Amino acid sequence: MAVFDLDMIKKVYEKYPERIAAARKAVGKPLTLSEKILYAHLWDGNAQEAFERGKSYVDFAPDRVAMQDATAQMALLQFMQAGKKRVAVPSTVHADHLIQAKVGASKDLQESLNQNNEVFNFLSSISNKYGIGFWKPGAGIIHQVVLENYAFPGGMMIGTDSHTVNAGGLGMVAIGVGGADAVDVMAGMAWELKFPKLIGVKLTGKLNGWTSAKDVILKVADILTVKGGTGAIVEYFGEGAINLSCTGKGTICNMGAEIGATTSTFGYDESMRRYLSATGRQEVVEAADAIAEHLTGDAEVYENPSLYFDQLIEINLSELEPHINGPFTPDRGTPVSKMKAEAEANGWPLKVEWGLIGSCTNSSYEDLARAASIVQQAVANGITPKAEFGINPGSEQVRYTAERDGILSDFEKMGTKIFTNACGPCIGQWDREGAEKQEKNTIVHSFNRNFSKRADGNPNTHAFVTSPEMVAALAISGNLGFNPITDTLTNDKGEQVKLNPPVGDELPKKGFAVEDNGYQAPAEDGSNVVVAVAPDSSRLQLLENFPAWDGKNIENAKLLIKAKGKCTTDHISMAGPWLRYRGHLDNISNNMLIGAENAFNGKANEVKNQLTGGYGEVPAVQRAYKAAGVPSIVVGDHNYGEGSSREHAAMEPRHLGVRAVVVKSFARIHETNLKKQGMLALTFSNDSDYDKIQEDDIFNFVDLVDFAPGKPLTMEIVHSNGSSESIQLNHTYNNSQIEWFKAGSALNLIKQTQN
Ligand code: MIC
Ligand code: SF4
Repeated sequence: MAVFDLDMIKKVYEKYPERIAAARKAVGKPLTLSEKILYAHLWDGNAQEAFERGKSYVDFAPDRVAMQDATAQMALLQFMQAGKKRVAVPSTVHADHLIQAKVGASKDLQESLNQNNEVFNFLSSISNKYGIGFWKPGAGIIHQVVLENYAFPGGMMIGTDSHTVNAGGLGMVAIGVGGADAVDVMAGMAWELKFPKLIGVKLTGKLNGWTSAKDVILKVADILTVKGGTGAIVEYFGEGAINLSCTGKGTICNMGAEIGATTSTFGYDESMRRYLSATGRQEVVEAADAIAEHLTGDAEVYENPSLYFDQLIEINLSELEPHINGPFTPDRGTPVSKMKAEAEANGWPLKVEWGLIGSCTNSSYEDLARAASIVQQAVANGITPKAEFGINPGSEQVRYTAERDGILSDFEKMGTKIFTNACGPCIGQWDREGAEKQEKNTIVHSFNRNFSKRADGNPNTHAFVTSPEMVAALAISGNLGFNPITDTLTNDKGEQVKLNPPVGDELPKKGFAVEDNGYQAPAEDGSNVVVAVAPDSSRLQLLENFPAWDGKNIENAKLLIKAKGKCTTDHISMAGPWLRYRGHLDNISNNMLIGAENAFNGKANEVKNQLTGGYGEVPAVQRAYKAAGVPSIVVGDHNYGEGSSREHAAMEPRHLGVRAVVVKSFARIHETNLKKQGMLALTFSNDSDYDKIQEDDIFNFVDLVDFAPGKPLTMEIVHSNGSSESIQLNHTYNNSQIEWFKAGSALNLIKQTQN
């Protein structure tokens, strides 16, 4: 098969030497890899000035766009309105999130085709029309497919999924965004990003024994926490980085989303050459080799990193211990040797019920091969696994090759369910038997996220994130406290067996193979392709414009909810069963904030209706405010909107009439999504002002008419006893973002300029 978009890649590389020379001049000191890629992709061409990290808003020209089915629907519904004939940069859609895991691939896939036919047809025809490559259901998970086919060293891409960052494993700057951002780039416009700060991670030594690439990011997550990477690119370097496989690098970059990082990346090296060549892209290797010096950070930077990065972390891979992170948050790291004590102290169930391997994070050939080597030992030694096993291969290419090489049959001997090449349980698309009983239980998986209810909808499932090989060992032992480095297992003869550390080929010895990779190329000329959306559909709904700002201050707003503690996009717009409404804004709005904890009663989905004094479900109460023409606000804690890129979390409150979201701090993608949809995204200038907000307060935004960059807004809080106080709210809107607010949304503005 020909390499996708080779001409585009060559063009990017042609510009590199000149762009880097200009960047060097502007910055005036040696450059990190991240800076090289960013400066090589400036919308305005060669750099004229050095940008201020964490401050300057900069326009970029990404090379490509990727979208997955659950977010592509909304992205493309918006793109349809932008009035373009064809996408301006190479773009792809991947059908992966909507496929449920239940009994195994063949039945599950057919079931999903039956259920989601309308949406898949919509995505396939709209892709066909606008020149977008479509990867059909079963082709694989977006990020694995992108790594195998599209990612290239030194490239820049955006994708409507927070784990787009996975492509950093092939030396890209790949960034997760909301659909409205994707629309900008597909419509041929500049894409704006605040110039990121840079965190350097120096890796020394070499992984050995039971440690894997996953442990590097589990450790980093433990150090930086879920918000430690906010607004920053994490750049990995050092001899330890070179010792990692390319897909291992992908794993590390992938989970950078869990620390809030804008993205993560690695310099071009031998592992990338091997991977590109094994995946049929020798021509990319040749093109990259010609400018190899520009595809990694300058030697001075890596020799003296503290002079060039805003923050520096060092990890010695030789000393790293396997980690298990969780439950309920991916940054709670516990080294495997301490897990037993930690679980006992916290009352986490020690019995492991399920081991799940896969997701975009860990579903490469190497991951499956290493996990299989553990399973083989169990089979050979007569050890019966105590937990159930499920696998989601990352792509049809990985699955086909793993099957050919006998890797999957090792798992099948142990009764493993091989689910579709898709997200499956990772996104709550898991029909887990008995989950509705809500029993307290433990599962271990190689995914990246383990927020409450995420995999099976059961709030009492304690999900732990670890490497695929550790998942295999823990599931076989059935015991969360099992440490394969020191402990033994009892086989069917009553003997004690110690597992050997995992081994597995980084790349298949016989090369990758696949019969049908599931790709559908778009029509050369799509102008006659009709994209049908049935007016009575419950799954798809054409978008209507959000109203423009009326130019007035907001007065007499009510509090919809004051959310307490962790409020991720899963809390704001839950996935799982709700994924079916991702293309229907009004229907999906019925899940708005139903997972958030109401600070006043500690309950989810029960808030006071200020019009009646009674309590109701969040979406219903908000619909009542909307019907009565009463404005409302949402109040939240730190890192509000952490997690997914789904813009539904911003569009739902906008659609239902919430005017402002006021929090202690935002996660990057969510903040941008709110701005793009014409919402006010504001932060308390004093965190403690959060405590001033009472359930039946009334809010007045007294100086919104003077909304300007860098100028805080004032919110007057009128308490029910008649007293009032004013607090300052900060914001990060620049001039053009204020225009989005005024127009009602960024899309409204695009439409205005079309006419
Ligand atoms: C996720 O991992 O949470 C998802 C599902 O892939 C999301 C995208 C979505 O909500 O559709 C993400 O990470 O952006
Ligand atoms: Fe899919 Fe999970 Fe990866 Fe999100 S994190 S893209 S749901 S596999």
